[in-house]
Amino acid sequence: MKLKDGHTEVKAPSLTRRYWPVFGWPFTLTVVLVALEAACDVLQPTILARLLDEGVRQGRLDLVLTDAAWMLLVAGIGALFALSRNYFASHISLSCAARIRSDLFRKIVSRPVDKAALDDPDSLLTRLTNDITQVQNFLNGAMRIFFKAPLLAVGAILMASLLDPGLAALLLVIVPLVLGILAFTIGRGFGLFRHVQEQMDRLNTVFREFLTGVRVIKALERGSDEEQRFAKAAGNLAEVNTRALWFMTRVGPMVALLVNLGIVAVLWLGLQSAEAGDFRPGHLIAFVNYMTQILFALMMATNIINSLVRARASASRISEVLNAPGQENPDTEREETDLPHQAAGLEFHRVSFRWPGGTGDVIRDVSFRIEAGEFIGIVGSTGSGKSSLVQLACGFQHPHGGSISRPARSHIAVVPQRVNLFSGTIRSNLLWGHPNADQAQLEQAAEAAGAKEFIDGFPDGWETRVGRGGVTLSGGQKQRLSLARALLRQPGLLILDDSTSAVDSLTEAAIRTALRALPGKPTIVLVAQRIASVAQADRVLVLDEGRLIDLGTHRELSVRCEIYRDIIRSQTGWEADHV
Ligand code: DCP
Ligand code: MG
Repeated sequence: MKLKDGHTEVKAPSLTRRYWPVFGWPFTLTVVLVALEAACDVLQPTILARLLDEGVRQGRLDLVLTDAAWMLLVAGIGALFALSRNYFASHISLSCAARIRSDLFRKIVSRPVDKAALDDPDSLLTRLTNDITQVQNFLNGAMRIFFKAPLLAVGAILMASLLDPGLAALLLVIVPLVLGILAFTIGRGFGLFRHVQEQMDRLNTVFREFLTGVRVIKALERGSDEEQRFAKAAGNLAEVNTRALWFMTRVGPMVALLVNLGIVAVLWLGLQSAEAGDFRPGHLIAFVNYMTQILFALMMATNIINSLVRARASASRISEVLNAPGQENPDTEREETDLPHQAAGLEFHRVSFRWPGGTGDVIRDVSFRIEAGEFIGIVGSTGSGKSSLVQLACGFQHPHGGSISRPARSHIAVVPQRVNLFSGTIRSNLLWGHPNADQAQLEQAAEAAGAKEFIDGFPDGWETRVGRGGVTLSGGQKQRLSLARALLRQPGLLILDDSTSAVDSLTEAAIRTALRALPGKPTIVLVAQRIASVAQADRVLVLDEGRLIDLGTHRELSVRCEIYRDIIRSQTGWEADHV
C-alpha cells in the first residue's frame, strides 16, 4: 500500500530520528554494557596463552593459579554485564514497540476522514502488528548481540595482532572479504523482505474479506473459490519468504568457510614456526581462539543483519504511516456544556464533488440554503448522490468546486446509511454519542428513536450485550439504536441518511413525530427512499444524477416536479399492485 494522498515526499523523519531522543540514552547505556562484556570475552584467550606458555610450560604453579583466578574473575564480571544488558534490551525494545504502536494508532485515528477512506485497512493492520514486532525483535537482538559482534570482532583482531602481528596479517584478507559479503546481503535482502511484508498484507486482505463476507460466501456456495484465493495468497507469501530466507541462509556458511580456512592457515603457519624451533602451544591455542571469536562474531552479525533487513523494510512501512498527514485531534473542540446545541443552518453554494479515484462528478453545481430549525427531506433514485451530499454536509469530504457553510463538526450528528455498532452493551453504545449522559437522557433519546420498547423487552435491558458475542439485533433495531446515539448528542443539525429504511412505516411515523418535537428544535435533514417519509417535511430536495432538480414543499413538488411525480407514481403503483 501507498498512502495515496498525493502528498509529495518532503524529507520525512525516519523511525530512528523520530525515536532516538526518547530511547537514545538507555540504548547507548546498553551498548556500553555490551562493549564491556565483549572486552571481558576478548581478554580470556590472552590470559589463557600466558597461563599455558609461562605457567604450565615453565612448571610454575603460582602463575597457573593467579591466571586461573584472573580468568574466573573476568568471566564473572562479563556474566554480570551480560545479565544487565539482557534486562535493558528486553525492557527498551518492548517499551519502544509499545510507544511506536500507540503513536501509529493515534496517527491512524487522526487521519482526516476523506484521506482515511483511501488507506488500506489490511495493510494498516499488518503495520500495526507484524511490522512493529519486526522492529521490536531487531531492537532486542541489536542490543544483545548486534553491537557485541563488531566489538568482539574488532577486539579479537586487536588482541590477536598484539599476540602475533605476523599471523594477524591473515585477518587483513579474511575480514574485508566477509564484510563485503555482508554489505551485499543488506542491499539485496531489503527489497526481498519488503516483498514479504507486502504479501503478508495481501494474505490479510483475503482473510478479512472472507471473514466479513462469510455469510454471502456460504449463501452463494463460493467456499471453494475462497479456499483457492487463500491458498494462492498463502502460496505467494511462502514463495517470497522462501526466496528471501534462502538468500539469507547462504551467507552464514560462506562466512564460516572463509574463517575456517583462516584457522587452517593459522595452524599450518604455527606448524612451520614449530619446525623452525619456536613452538608456543598456548600462543597458538589463543590465536585459534581469537579466530573462533571472530567467526562467532561474524556469524552473529549475519543473523542480526537478517533481522536488520526485515526491520528496515518494516520501519519504512511504519514511517510511511507516521509521516502521512493527520489532523491534530479534531474532536477536542467538542464541548458538553451548553446542550442542546443551537439549531444551525446549512448552505451549499455551487458545490461540485467527485470521489477520489472516481471517474465523474457525483454532485454537480448544487446550491441551496437550509434555515436553522427547518425539516428538510432529500429524495432521489439510488446512486443519485444523496449519501455523497451527506458526507459533504458533515465535512467528511471536501468539494472540488464551490463552498459549504455548516456548523462545527461537534454540532452535527449524523446517522449513516450503514449502521455501525461497537461491541459492548446497548448502554455503552449509546454513550458514544454523549459520554456524560444520565439515565433520563438515555431513556429520552431511546424513546424518540423508537428503541425504548425493544430495549426494555430484553432480559438484560440496557445492559444487553451487542456486537461480537452479544444478541443479534434486527436491521431496524440497529438503525434505531444508531439514531438514539445521534440524538444523545443533542445536535444543532441532525442528518439521517436513509436511517429508518428497515423500520416499519408506523414506527417510522412515530419517530418522525418525535424528531419534530426534539428540545432545541434542531435542523433536520432526512434522506429517504419513501415519499411518505418526507411528505411532511418543511421542504423536500430532489436529487437526480448529482444535480439539484427542485426544492419545495411536497405539495408544490407533486404539482411541478416531473421526477418527484415519477417517484410518487412508482411507489403508489407498487402498493396498489402488491398490497
Ligand atoms: N460513490 C463513489 N465512492 C463512494 C461512494 C459513492 O464513487 N465511496 C459513487 C457511487 C455513485 C455516486 O457516488 O455513483 C453516488 O453515490 P451515493 O452513495 O451518494 O448515492 P445515494 O446515496 O443517492 O444512493 P443510495 O440511495 O443507494 O444510498
Ligand atoms: Mg446513500
